[in-house]
Amino acid sequence: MTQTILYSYRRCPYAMRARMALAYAGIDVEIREISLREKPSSMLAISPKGTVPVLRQGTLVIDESYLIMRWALSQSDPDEWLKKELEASIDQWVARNDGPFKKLLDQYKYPDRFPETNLSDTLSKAIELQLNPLETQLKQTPYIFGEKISLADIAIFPFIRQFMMVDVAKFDQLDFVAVKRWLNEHLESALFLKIMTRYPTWEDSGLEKK
Ligand SMILES: N[C@@H](CCC(=O)N[C@@H](CS)C(=O)NCC(=O)O)C(=O)O
Repeated sequence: MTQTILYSYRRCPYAMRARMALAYAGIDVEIREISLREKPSSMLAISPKGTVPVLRQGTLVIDESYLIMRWALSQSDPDEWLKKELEASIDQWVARNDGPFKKLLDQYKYPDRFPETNLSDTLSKAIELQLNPLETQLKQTPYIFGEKISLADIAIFPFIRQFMMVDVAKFDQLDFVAVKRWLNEHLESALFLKIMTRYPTWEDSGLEKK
């Protein structure tokens, strides 16, 4: 069988969610931890936009993390992370995360790059947009769509982790009991710990450079 390769970056939330879905689906993947400063030419050759994660399996290339997750689940989805009837609602949560929430997260994380924005405004907007709806939902059910984990939980929590890590002391002060419980559960899960394994940085060999 053709080897599945994932160009990845350990701390990237997009790469985390792709690695989680692949591990959950039991897909044997060769993880290639890249340097974002010196991206391997073998990766840029198949995905010139230069973002991680990038999945390659023979001639198949997928260079969007959510699509990698969807592909992994199409191979195997033992606990039904993607129930057909929830698909549209899951897509909505992910779109809000990957679009406007990620934008605010970048502004919150790198305020110097966005001199026109005000930090406390950014924080309020991020809370209003994603943290509040998440808290409302997670107060009612353990996961976003009820009693069981879904693709939405896994696609989103690495970004809430990133939000928390910008300023842990500030996050601790926020009154999001349910979000914190949910986040901690994911951070302590065997799946997450497994995909946070450290790898040496991948370097193309002469063969790969061809
Ligand atoms: N929409 C892409 C976004 C991926 C992305 O932006 N990844 C970041 C790392 S977290 C990246 O590779 N940035 C390129 C760089 O830093 O040069 C996806 O979902 O896969």
